[in-house]
Amino acid sequence: MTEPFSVLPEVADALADGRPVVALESTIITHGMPWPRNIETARAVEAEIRANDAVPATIAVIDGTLHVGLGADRLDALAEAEDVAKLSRADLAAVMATGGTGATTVAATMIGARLAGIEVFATGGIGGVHRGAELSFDISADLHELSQTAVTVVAAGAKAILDLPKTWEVLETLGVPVIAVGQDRLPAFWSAASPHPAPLRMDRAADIAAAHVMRGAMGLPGGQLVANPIPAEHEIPADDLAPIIEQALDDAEIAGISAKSVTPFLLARIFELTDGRSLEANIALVLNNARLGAAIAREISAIRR
Ligand code: PSU
Repeated sequence: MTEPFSVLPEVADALADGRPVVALESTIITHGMPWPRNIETARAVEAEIRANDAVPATIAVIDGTLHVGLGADRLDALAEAEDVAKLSRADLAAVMATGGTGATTVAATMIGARLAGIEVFATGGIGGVHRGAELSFDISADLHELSQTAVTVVAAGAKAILDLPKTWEVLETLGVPVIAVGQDRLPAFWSAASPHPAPLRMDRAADIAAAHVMRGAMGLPGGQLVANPIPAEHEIPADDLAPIIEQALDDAEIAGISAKSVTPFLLARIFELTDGRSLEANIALVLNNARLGAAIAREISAIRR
């Protein structure tokens, strides 16, 4: 049997020393962005975390092993691979046990981070309640993962292709703290603003770190969602995007797209319909989340020392 779990030495050393580490997912590389921007972004995000005094740990399953931290060769191979599985809580162990390869979603990345002892994870946007979920029941496993796995996830909110009010409602029901950074309203992925008031607002990484540590000290399971707005200069205003999202959703319905394929299909379609602008915004917001993730990880390390 192959080794089920492998932590890159650089990551293991940092964790052993109590130095800050930030986990990164791999589905954004394989299913969220087209090649070669995906690998360029993956490298840039890792560099951004290093520049902010933390160690990056991109997570993926390769030939049955759950890797926490990918060397350059593995990162390149994953970005170029076609038809990589998209793994969540339900299929992670099964694919590992059968020697498979797959990219980890937010849910599966949280599981990998937790196993390694990483407390902070930065990504683009979490999955959530899909529009029409009252009929399809399509709700991302990311939401339940946030309620049971103690990792603080930094995202630009949930992707605006979703039903955002229902997504925030489910997170509240599940007892997940949703913290907007620097503003009173929740961000909406490509757009900094939305009409939804933020349940919590924090403006300092130190406060977010303290809340994370407090939850742990109280024995509360689950993590926190940090909703970090895209920087204003990179945003696509929600009004510009609304008709494009409607168009992409119509196209998905006509094409009969369902389950795990919905999010990748919509992201790719919105990329086409915005002439690539959505991808530039996505890259900018991931880099911004990497910076904040590093700052939160540094603060958690400082508290734990
Ligand atoms: N963030 C991005 N792009 C992405 C994702 C996040 O900027 O593609 C991925 C994450 O892996 C997240 C997944 O878990 O989209 C949500 O998929 P679904 O809606 O099928 O749960």
